[in-house]
Amino acid sequence: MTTTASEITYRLEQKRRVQADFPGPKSVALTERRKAVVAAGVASAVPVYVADADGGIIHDVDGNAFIDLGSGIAVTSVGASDPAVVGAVKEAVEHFTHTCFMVTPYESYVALAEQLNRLTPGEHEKRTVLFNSGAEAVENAVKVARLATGRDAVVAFDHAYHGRTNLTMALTAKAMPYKTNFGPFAPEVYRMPMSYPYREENPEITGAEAAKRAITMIEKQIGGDQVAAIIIEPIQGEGGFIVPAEGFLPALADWAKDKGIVFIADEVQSGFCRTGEWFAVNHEGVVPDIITMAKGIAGGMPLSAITGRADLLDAVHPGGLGGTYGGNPVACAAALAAIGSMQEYNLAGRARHIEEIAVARLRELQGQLSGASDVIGDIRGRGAMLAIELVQAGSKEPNPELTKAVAAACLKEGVIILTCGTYGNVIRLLPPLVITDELLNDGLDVLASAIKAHA
Ligand code: PLZ
Repeated sequence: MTTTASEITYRLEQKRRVQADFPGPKSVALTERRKAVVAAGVASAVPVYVADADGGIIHDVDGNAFIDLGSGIAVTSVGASDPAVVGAVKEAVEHFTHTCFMVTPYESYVALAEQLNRLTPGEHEKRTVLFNSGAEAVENAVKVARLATGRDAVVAFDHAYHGRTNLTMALTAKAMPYKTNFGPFAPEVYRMPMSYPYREENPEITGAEAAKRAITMIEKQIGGDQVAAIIIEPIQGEGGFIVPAEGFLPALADWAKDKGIVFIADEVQSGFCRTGEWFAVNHEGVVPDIITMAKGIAGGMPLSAITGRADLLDAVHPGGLGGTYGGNPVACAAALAAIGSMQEYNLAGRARHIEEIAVARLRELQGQLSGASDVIGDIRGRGAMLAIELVQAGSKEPNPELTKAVAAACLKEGVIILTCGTYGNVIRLLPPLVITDELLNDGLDVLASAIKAHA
């Protein structure tokens, strides 16, 4: 069943509108002010400043209206000002902004833990801890796994992204811009080959065989009984929206179980209806020991979580987990409301609907490009987490220049498109799940024209 976006009401007109002088004078002035005070290390993909956002539209300070195909990197799945989230935040903030759950606890934290224990895969007894960012959730999942197993080694994969803190940088596979000159990095992190169907040397390799390849390396290089945790994004995000071959995740998870290794699914980007299921692991029936969540969880408020097997989480001594702001009451209220909207509007179904529309359009485009303009190497993803990998025509050579040019051309036309990928050659589509079909199609028209013009 698919909810039509017409059941959702919007505050802002869902229509693209860009003026010729782009970026406008107010954004240009803000960029100047910013240069004098904000560290150069923080870069923004888009040179305009936001005034308002709702549904699939972002307004800038100069009166331009952009189609949002990025959701602030997969965060605003329910929109950037979902009435339920806004109402819940207002209600919560009028009572208390903070007390610290470790000092004087409150109900919304407990209610959210109940929800997450219910929504995450598996019928087993679970426990939840709340934090602020995706990286913090990953750090804590690894802490728990090490304590519970008494082992040190952590296995991560090629093309992985897990954050910008010291341990999560170590887990992340890409040097520039995330790691270069920021070391030394946390020890006892081992990197294994990922299943990346488009770029396998042997295109026939199955998911189970790719898992075996990684498992053999783990056994040779580390020893299964030394490994505390295997952490993996079920669909890799920053690395290029890489969907492993079918069977890869189940084979890894089964082997981990056999060896007493904690299997951590990092669903920070892929979780909360984004891929057409509550979690990406659901597509293959994989039940992780611990799952990390953030981004889409709270409708834009900063909140993250780990949910996992009760025996693992409860192995930690009282006081061993926490943080001043973890599970902030305003963020918890937002998360409960965002989850409510996902259920009310069947946003998992909407994500599948978005996939149907977008994949058909992208395949059509791929069919129209031939010879020297045949630049779409791969179309992949699930739900509203979709990507195209751009290559040099006639080869699989990554084409990051074209990728940049296409994203820039879309922006000029009023469509915000993010790129990603180890080779910087992947266009990713992450629209808010509440985007209207009209807006989505308009955005895809612009994308298709940009690719045709630049290919
Ligand atoms: N795990 C799978 O995708 C965040 C980061 C963008 P934080 N991805 C977007 C950037 O350049 O910083 C992410 C993720 C996965 C962990 C994280 C980290 O989440 O909330 O950014 O810490």
